[in-house]
Amino acid sequence: MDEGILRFFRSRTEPSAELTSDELSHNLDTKIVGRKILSFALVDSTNTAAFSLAEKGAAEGTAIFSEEQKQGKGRLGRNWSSPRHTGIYLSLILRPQIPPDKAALITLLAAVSCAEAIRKVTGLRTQIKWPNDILVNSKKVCGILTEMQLEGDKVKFIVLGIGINVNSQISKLPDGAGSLRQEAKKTQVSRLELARELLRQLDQAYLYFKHKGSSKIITQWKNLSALSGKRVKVFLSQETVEGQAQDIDQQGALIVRLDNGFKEHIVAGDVVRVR
Ligand code: BT5
Repeated sequence: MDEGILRFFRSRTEPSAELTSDELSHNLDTKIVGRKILSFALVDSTNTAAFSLAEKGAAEGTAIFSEEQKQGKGRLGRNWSSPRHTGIYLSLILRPQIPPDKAALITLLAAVSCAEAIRKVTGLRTQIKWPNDILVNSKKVCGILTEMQLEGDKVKFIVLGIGINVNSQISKLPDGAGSLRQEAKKTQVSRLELARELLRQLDQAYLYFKHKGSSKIITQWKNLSALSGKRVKVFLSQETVEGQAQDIDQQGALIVRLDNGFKEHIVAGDVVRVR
């Protein structure tokens, strides 16, 4: 058959290799998240793109996807490897009416939504490593970067960035990273199906959070935590603390019981399991 006709035929019967805003939003039926979806071939960072759109007044729930990022961002100026066509790189604009010290709850909410979407679509067992990693078989398959703009003492908007290694080749990712395709032992995992499920999970969790608060999210988060009861070392900006990870508090801070019996509530840091 002629290649042009074949291409036309394929475009009618198969989802495209790229995540398009039409396919992402078709019958999505969410209330807030993904009501508007933009998809790009290449950006520096979807978080940077979302931030400037939010500054110009983009609506709550606007979702920005890209097939590739030139300068995908991690926390604290770190890099997020974002190879083309194989991952999900998403940033979401949210405008919750919360004080800045509650913003960590948005990261928890996102972590639970990512873990749940990955589990539903791939059947893999997911765990959350505080604050922002989703692990499968102890490998990092997803990272979350929450950034915000303040207005006085209130949050003006939040940009919630999510990166997931879906069909990524491990050789293109840093040590400790995993990809869903490899962990699920499949030739492909549908990025479209996963991205749509993720938007739905985020929508449900965010609506619940807005109307009923954070208690359900915290309970779900604790059930998925890879750290509960484990001995951990936490790297803070100036110091390192070691102890037993016990819980998270109502603000989303990690509670670590130090060897001298004191409990520290840690708002931001990097955690490694010691044993
Ligand atoms: C994160 O930071 O895990 C947050 C990653 C957020 C990425 C998304 S993609 C869409 C949106 N737009 C952006 O520009 N960013 C967000 P952090 O906890 O600091 O972890 C960063 C560290 O993870 C790096 O220093 C590497 O060691 C490792 N890493 C980098 N790329 C990775 C990948 N693709 N998979 C697993 N680990 C990775």
